[in-house]
Amino acid sequence: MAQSHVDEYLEKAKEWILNAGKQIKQDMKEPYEVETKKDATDLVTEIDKKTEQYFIDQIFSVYPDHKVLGEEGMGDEVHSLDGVVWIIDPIDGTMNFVHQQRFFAISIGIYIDGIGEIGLIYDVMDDTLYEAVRGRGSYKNGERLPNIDPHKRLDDALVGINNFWAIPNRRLNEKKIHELVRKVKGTRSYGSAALEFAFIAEGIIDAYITMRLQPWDIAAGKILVEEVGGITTRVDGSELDMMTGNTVICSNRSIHQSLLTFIQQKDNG
Ligand code: 2AM
Ligand code: CA
Ligand code: CA
Ligand code: CA
Repeated sequence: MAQSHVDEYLEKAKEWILNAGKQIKQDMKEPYEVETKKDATDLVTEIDKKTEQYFIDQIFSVYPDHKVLGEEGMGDEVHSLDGVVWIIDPIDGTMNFVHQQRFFAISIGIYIDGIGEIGLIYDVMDDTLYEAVRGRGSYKNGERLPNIDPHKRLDDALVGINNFWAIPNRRLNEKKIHELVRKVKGTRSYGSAALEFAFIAEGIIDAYITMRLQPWDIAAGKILVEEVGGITTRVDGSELDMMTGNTVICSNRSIHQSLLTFIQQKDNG
């Protein structure tokens, strides 16, 4: 992929993500509709949909041959990652958006023939833009982020974990989760997967583990973390698939290995 194309996509994506953030800030001052999706904890607002539609309109007006995979399904039915695919979460952390009016982000990953080239995560209320281009490092508000500490160990780690600790799942039983919580230095739960990735890239948390994320939750974050020396896989160590749901472990390589080993071990007792 010619560098000039990447630069151009990056410029456009930045312009649109900042515009979208501005619009969200304005729209959220007025009453807006909130609906539930799968269950009462799974929210979507008219602002999520409007924002996704904004990106789709912008992208197709300039790049009619690109594809858009968005959480609210207003883009294409994407069946392959061939060509240029924009993977977009218009509001990541909708529960935070509705209940806290902060701690939500817009996430855009641009994949070209299946390879993550550009990742943008915009913390709207904090007005903080995280950006990464494959091979060129990660940046926070224009400042290069240093590589994350490769020697940090699991017992010294702040680990982002979500509500899977209370929800039965096949991979981690309750005992195992208790064991993990005792093993690490501390746990955090921010309510926005995109921000958890951004915080790992920034080095303010050290790992993130969760049992169900969709491509738009991880597309940008994976690139941001890779560009500072981290790694993101499924909890069995396999590659993430940007076409489907994934379990996720993200951290430096040493903690990643510890978490894989920990998950594979039978629980102690
Ligand atoms: P969302 O706000 O875009 O839906 C909350 O812990 C994080 O998990 C958020 O990033 C949220 O994204 C995501 N999330 C919430 N409910 C989810 C669900 N049912 N399936 C997948 N991801 C979900
Ligand atoms: Ca959602
Ligand atoms: Ca999301
Ligand atoms: Ca969302």
